[in-house]
Order: sequence, then structure tokens, then C-alpha cells
Amino acid sequence: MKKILTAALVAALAAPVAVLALRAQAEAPAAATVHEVKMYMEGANARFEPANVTIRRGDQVKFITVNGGPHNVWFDPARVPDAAEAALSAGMPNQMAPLAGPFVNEAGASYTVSFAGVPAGRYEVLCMPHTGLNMKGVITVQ
Ligand SMILES: [Cu+2]
Repeated sequence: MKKILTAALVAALAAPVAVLALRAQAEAPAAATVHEVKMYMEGANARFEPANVTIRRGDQVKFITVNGGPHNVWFDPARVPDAAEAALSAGMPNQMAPLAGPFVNEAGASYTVSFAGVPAGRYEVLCMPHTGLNMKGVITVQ
């Protein structure tokens, strides 16, 4: 009798604990999603693909050279809201100029920008070597 009671008691206690564990999991912040954008230069066609990417705050965008490097990732500081500059800059390692990532030369090489802390908005991304070829895209942070 005592054993049965103990088992029932353990089961009764375990159920709410499992529910609490599930609840904690659901409320934990979602892990950053990594969105991939490929960079091409074929003939006179230089492009980010996809050119328009919508992400959530805190996500990352991984820019990958497919061909025709060097490419890079450049947010023209004149077009980035002042309130967003510091956070965007913090998410861009190895800048060669303000808000300009390093050259990504080889096929398969990549550069990842973290949008952690970057306010919602529309961010135009350019490639310095191919601005004359209108290589640009838009990252929209929701
Ligand atoms: Cu380019």
C-alpha cells in the first residue's frame, strides 16, 4: 500500500515539473536564424541572391561568394539611421571602413553579419567593388 502511494505521489509531483520544463523551453529566446545570401558576378551581372531578405531582430545573415569575387558587405553609413549604427557595427567583424566588411574573395568564402540589437528597419546592403554594377540588396529587420 505504501509503495503504491509513493508511486502515485511521485507521478503527481513529476507531471507539474514536466509542464514547468516545457514552459521554460517555450519562453526561452529563439536561437538566431542564419539566413544565407549568395554573391555572384557573372559577366556584367553582379548581384546578391536573394536581393531582399526579411529577418527577425537578432538573426544573422551569412554572405557567401559564389563567383566573381572580391565582393564585400557594405552598409553606407550615410543611409543607416544613427540609432542603428553602433549595433550594426558591433555585428560586423573586421571592417575595412565604417560598416564595410572585408573582401570575400574565394568561392565558398563567407562573411556573417549579426543583427543582434539592430533596430527594426530597412537596411540597404551594397558591395563596394560592384557599386558601379548596381550590386545591392535590402535586409529588412522586423
Ligand atoms: Cu560584389
